[in-house]
Amino acid sequence: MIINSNSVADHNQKRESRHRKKLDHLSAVLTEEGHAVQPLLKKIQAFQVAIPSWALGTGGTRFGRFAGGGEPRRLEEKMEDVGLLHALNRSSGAISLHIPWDLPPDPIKIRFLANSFGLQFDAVNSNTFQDQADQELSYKFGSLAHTDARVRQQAIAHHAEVIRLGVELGSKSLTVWLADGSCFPGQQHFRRAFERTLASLREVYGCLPADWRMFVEYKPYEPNFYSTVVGDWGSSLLLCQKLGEQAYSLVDLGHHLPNTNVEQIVSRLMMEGKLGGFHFNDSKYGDDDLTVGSVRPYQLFLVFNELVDGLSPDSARDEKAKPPQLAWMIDASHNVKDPLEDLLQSVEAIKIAYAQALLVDRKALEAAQETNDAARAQEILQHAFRTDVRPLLAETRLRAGAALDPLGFYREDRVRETLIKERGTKTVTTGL
Ligand code: AFD
Ligand code: MN
Ligand code: MN
Repeated sequence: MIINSNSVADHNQKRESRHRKKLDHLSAVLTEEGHAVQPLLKKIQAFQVAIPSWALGTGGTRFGRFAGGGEPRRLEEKMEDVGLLHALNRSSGAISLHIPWDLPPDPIKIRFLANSFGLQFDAVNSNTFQDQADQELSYKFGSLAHTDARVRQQAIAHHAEVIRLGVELGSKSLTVWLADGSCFPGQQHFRRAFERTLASLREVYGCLPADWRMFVEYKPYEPNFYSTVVGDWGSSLLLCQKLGEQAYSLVDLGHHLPNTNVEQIVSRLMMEGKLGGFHFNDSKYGDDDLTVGSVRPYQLFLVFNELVDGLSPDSARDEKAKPPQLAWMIDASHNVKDPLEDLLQSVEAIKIAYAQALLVDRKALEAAQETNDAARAQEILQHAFRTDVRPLLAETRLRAGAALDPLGFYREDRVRETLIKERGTKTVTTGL
């Protein structure tokens, strides 16, 4: 289905005067505090978040999956769904594919379709954590780190194929997440597993076109429960430093042990010029893949506080810290919400955190830090965090022809009901 722009205009018209009041008030306050509102709006509007193809269907746990209706049955429908999101918020202009879940039947046609929705192809993702029906050798005991060179070769060849497809689609990066590791002490030799992974990744790296980047994602556990070869940011950074300048670490917010100071990791990786991008999600316990900002919005804000600090030109104190072009993506999918509603909420939460971080008085914060004034530093951060920036986001949507209230529109316009009519109640998405 295609969102009718007249319906969006009606929706906006009904809400516009209320929106104006809120925006006028906020603009006056921000101006008084020394912020230039128009440049802020520009930055917020420019911020685009990629949608992973696997988040468009209901996710599941190992105990079950409770699919809703009208889920996309093939790649074209997944793109249609991202197109819907983008029409509603004008902030989701990219899709990230997972191969082979999203094997494009005809890359030229798919590219054309993406164009018609105003979408770009973000990073392509490889999959060596599952065995496919036509696959010769098993990944049960790993892929790029496997003890058997033939399995490693098979996994390398898969990555080369993913890059080849990505090139055809116009993608510019590859995200590698490996499930390799061990479930029991003694099962795997730590150093040899790491060295094999590095050697395999070097071959994959060799297949990258010159204008591509490789993102190495880390995760501490699951599906392996004792050790993971690329288990933490240290291992990811080490690999990326050894691989070369096209390799970057990718931070998935859910891939940390409880209470890890993720914002400090973000700062360290930026300091080394090795932060490549994000997989946003939220969690209470582990890799829960919950809606971004639903559990710990303050942590999300603190992450963005580091990002904005690191990305600002005056914080680039040396060549290495030059702001990189970061890849922003959601990586969430779970059981209970309509996936499209979840994604609308996630994009909104990310942009709220970003906008709040833009409001932090960095000079005052630096002064507080240099004088060890912890109370003042907290006041500065929380003043920004507690500012209701939603009217700014709404204004950027209004200007871009998107909906003032995307989720409200989605429900009023009965988008899910239409998708169910078009696709049926019992649809199964390819993926996990
Ligand atoms: C994993 C990782 C990785 C992977 C995805 C597969 O976050 O991004 O592609 O889930 O569903 O936990
Ligand atoms: Mn991820
Ligand atoms: Mn994950």
